[in-house]
Amino acid sequence: MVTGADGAPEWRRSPGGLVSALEPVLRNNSGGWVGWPGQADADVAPFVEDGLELHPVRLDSLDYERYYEGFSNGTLWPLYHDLAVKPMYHREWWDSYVDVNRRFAEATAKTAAPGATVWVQDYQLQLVPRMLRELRPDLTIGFFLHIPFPPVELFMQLPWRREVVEGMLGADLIGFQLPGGADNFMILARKLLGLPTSRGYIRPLARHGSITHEGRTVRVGAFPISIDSTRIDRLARSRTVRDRAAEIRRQLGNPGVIMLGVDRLDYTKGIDMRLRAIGELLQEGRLDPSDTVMVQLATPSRERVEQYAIMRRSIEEQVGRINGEYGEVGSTMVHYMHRPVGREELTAFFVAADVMLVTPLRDGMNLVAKEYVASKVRLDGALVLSEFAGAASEFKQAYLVNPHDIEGVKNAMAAAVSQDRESGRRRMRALRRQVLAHDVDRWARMFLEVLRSTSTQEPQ
Ligand code: ADQ
Repeated sequence: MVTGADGAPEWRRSPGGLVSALEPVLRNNSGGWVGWPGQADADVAPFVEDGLELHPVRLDSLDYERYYEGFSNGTLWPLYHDLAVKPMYHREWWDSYVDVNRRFAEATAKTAAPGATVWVQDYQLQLVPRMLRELRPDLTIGFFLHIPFPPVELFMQLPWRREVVEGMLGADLIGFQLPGGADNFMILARKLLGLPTSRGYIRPLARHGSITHEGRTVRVGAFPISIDSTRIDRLARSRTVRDRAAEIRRQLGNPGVIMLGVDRLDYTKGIDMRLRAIGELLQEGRLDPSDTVMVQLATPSRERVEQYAIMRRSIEEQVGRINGEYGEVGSTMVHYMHRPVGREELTAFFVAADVMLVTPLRDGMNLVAKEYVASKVRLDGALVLSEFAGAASEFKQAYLVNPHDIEGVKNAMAAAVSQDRESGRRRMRALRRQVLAHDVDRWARMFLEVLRSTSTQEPQ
């Protein structure tokens, strides 16, 4: 929720991957959404927006600080992203996490119809499945984690590790992006709680695992998320987007190569390292500053969390340095926009970009990589993609890189810039086949089908 020009509250779609993925699913299943409206201290009554039933849960400023910025984004986020920065463990943050999770469980218990299916989303709500099951044993409960689930050795740092695992085990089905996360969770259930589990590795969509917990069977699986590929493909073909893409190229001075980065401004996304690689390529004369332009679109994110502020400063410094050294009057090397961009405009950038740089240090999936591919209806362009993004397991034909290996990243960028047309088209055709066949609707259908088939409804 934001305040409009006339001072009245207005609703805006939040820019993260979760919303992009779930909105079409909810619409197609006539579901309701229990969620936080995005503004602290706001009292909002349930309402219907554009056909979607929304049930707001209130967070006050202290919840925002301790539950959202604190435990969710200062503890769990870095812990689950391989300690990209040091996670902080504060008891008052944990207390607030428990408290807010309870509020979500209560709001859902009040809203859900008898015997309904509830799908709990992501790391901010890991305690909800168990709390909700206690309140409403008639519900079928699914849980999906959008971010990576870390190896046991890392997870064991968490002082409240037992509570978190037990919280998730309240679900009938626990879904992860990749088999690796699902396997990590199975090992944890055995090691930490001594629970009986199935053996053998989990395979995406195909082979699930099971854990026996308090007399119930909890299924565990890998369900790689995707995008509304057809919609983006159609948008990319539209005249408005094609015209805008051509205009963007003109506005950038008709360079030979447009490189593009699109991210939430987050330290896991590897924006700084991609800028460093560009800086070095320019310095070594492997990129021509008069013929190359980089555009970095960065949505503001978690701005009051200290690590985010530090990273933002460092990125802006790097952009300034590169532009200072290689820019000319009237031609900037790196165009950096720290603000969200509308869907059409974003697609036009994807259509215009010759090389897309997706270089996270760790990422559950990364929808941007998929959106880029879905936008390349003419089979042009090249995707440089980190091995540590979930998307890499489906996108073998991308220029895969280890983002910790700067020389490797530079070589992949140079190869992507100079790829020959035919091999580029071959790669892009294969990537597109994958993303068009595996869209977000299929992801949701697969998850919900398994959830339905494993439902453990108990008689009341
Ligand atoms: P995120 O970490 O938010 O998602 P991602 O999957 O890339 O990352 O999704 C970002 C979304 O925001 C995309 O739809 C993108 O187009 C949009 N976006 C980014 N920058 C933007 C900008 N400047 N303007 C407008 N829109 C912008 C989390 C996990 C991911 C996982 C998703 C979905 O961290 O790993 O893929 O959830 O499960």
